[in-house]
Amino acid sequence: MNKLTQLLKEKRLILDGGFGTMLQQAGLPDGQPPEGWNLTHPEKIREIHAAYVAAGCDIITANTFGINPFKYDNCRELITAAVDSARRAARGTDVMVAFDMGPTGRILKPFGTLDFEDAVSAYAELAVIAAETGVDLVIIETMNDCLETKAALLAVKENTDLPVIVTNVYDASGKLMTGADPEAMVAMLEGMGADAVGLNCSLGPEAMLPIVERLVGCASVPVAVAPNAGLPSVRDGRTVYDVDADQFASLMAKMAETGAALLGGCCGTTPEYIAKTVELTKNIPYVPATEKDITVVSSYTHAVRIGEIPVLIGERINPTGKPKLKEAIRTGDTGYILKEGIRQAEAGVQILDLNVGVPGTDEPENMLKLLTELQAVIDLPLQIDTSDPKALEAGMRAYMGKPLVNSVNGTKKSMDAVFPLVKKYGGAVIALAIGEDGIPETAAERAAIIDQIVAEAAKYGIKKKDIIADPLALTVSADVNAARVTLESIRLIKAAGIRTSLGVSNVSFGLPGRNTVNSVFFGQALYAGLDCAIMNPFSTAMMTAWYTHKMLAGLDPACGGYIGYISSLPETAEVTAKSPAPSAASDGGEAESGLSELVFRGLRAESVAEAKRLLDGGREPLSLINDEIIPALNKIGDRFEKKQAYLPQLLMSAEAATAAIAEVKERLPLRNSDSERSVILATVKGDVHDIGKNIVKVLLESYGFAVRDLGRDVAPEEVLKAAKESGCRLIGLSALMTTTVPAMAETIKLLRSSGDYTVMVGGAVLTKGFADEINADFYSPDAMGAVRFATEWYSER
Ligand code: B1M
Repeated sequence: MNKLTQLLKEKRLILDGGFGTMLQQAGLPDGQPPEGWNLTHPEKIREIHAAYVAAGCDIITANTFGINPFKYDNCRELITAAVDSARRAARGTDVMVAFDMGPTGRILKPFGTLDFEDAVSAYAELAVIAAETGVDLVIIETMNDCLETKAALLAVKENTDLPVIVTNVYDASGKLMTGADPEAMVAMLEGMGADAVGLNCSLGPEAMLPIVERLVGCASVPVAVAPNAGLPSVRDGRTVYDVDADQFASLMAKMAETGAALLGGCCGTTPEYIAKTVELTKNIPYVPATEKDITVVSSYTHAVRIGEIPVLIGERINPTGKPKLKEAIRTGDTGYILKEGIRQAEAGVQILDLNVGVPGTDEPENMLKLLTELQAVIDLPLQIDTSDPKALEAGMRAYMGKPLVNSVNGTKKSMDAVFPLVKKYGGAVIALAIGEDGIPETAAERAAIIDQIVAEAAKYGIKKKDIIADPLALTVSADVNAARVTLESIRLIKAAGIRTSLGVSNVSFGLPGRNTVNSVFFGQALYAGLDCAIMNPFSTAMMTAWYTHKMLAGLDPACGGYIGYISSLPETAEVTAKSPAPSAASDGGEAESGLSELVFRGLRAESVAEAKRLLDGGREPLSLINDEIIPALNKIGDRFEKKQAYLPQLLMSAEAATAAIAEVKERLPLRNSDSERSVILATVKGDVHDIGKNIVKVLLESYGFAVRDLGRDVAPEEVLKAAKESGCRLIGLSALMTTTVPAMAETIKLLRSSGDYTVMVGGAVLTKGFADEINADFYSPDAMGAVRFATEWYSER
């Protein structure tokens, strides 16, 4: 056991507080990177650390937060100096020195441009240097993306033996910027071996309390919390915070009472805040973190518990017996596969099985590709289903959460291959009751194999709660006792405190009326204690069995789920094999998806194909933009606002929309560009929304205007410079956020004071009144209005 974990068994530990705040007080000029002071002002750095040591910290963090190879060529020099200053401050005390690892500042694929492995390499470089400098631990902090957090933790784990604390940045609704909730982060981080998990920065201490409570409720490792000193505001040109040291300390005392094991501060906090926290918390009894017997898997947004309400695992992305899917995997038709995932999610499964094993294809490569794409459009946890260890590792590595692994069995070969990966990447694993001699006949023998698997897993440090036993459903037409033995096995395994899973439909091979057999067996298995099932969610009979079981088992308050489901069925369909969902017209059939739906779902290739199809069929190009694409963006925008969708989904929809608009552009009649009629377009400073501005551009061009597009996030000075250079006097500005309208006003002001320019403006956030207020010449709620205005403007000249 490492020193950090050992100490946390005995007592609460105190982390240090804000560093930037202290550096500013020490004279760091605005805009200068704090890391540079490691080399130029090592004594000042040491003094800040010393002040935290004197305040009563158990752990101080070296000034390395902003150092990474994307920003600095001299990481080693900067880190070595930073750790040296911290070490000197801690000399003669028991205070531990942590390497502070922050976000790279880049967004990872598929939402941004940074490759996951490049992120891992960058963090690995830092981890290696950190270990060489002799730090006691690593704190990965201020992370707002679950995948980047994973890259950092993986890099530390792969390259060092250092203990690691990981803290994320949650917003007031309790989510990371990319959508993960605390339970999802705990699942992933604990699985990968973080020694403590928690949150820092972003919110003040009061707003963090409910999140701390949630973390303490689900984490088996200690919870760390380091809030800002409240919310920032600017007073006399300086950033100030609204929670003083006394208020901070009393809120930190509440954190301690709630069960937080590591207390520190972030932006705006100083040694005074920490000293008062030490004073107010020292007499609060300490209860070390306790093991939570919760089986959980997670996606990049949420965790799914296994062992409470029975969980459905959609079986449809598995090529066995599905020639169309086989073909799709072979030809790389990801669209077909993504749609199959979306349909299952809509049909109500909580986890999706992903099996891409088709002979003659590169399974690891396909696994990586499809898993990455599925994660970008569906927020359900995935079950990585493969017998190829390379494909398993490819999938687990890139997975944004704690996956379910399908499967390991009781043979040495299987356990030797699967357990090291489950241990390294964190996961729950389905354990098949197969031993060296195959599948035993009796329930007792199957349960015994599961016991052996659990025991072997323990040698790797994999907990019993992360083993989900599958006692195997064999074909009842070949052995009349098959179903009975499976049900008995479930009971025995459950009695040993192990969770269970089953691939249900095997039971009915070779029989007529398979759906009925499957659904009755499913009901029996649920009654015997089954915790999750790999099944076909498009089967009404199976779904009916599930809803009915939940109701009869008292797991469906006021029978709401059951009644809702049954009422959604067509009257005649109650227990047929047909699906009730309009998007899943038949068992295995394909969904009809309109362009709007495809853009909303973020399915880029499908959106382009659908746009092509509609345009080929004679659809009017502009109506595709106005009636399909824009409503889709509005819909995802609404969901984003209501916290029902997250940034990654917004990005995927935006990409799909942009690609579809490019297709529309191809079909618009092009008039020759007239350099006498030119327009400058820009999305204003601070705003990256450019889809609307690009539509304006497409239309202006199709009406023969020569457009100079300055892009997005364009500073007022750049707009003026382009206008001066080109002599163009008609400027179009776009802004989509309330926060960027001031930049639009600023741009207009600059143009006005510099010459005779006409400015037209647009963007969802604007109104005519707003446009008048900021002194624009013309406002248009849509792109066509911009064309009309430009036409009139030039005709008057
Ligand atoms: Co963001 N976003 N977004 N976003 N995004 C909005 C705008 C938001 C309203 C969503 C919401 O919360 N409901 C919200 C702003 C809230 C506010 O300020 N009131 C928001 C936010 C908060 C954010 C982030 C801060 C999220 C975050 O990081 N936490 C972040 C901001 C980053 C930044 O800019 N600094 C962010 C990021 C993004 C993506 C990158 C993921 C993506 C943009 C991708 C891109 O543009 N390349 C995105 C998207 C897609 C949206 C929504 C969903 C859609 C915007 C859009 O393209 N609409 C949007 C919600 C919504 O609008 N319903 C939202 C379709 C487009 C055709 O409409 O641009 O209005 P629009 O253009 C129309 C007309 O307005 C007019 O013609 C066009 C066609 O008819 N028009 C002009 C536009 N410009 C004109 C100029 C003219 C004349 C007419 O003359 C020159």
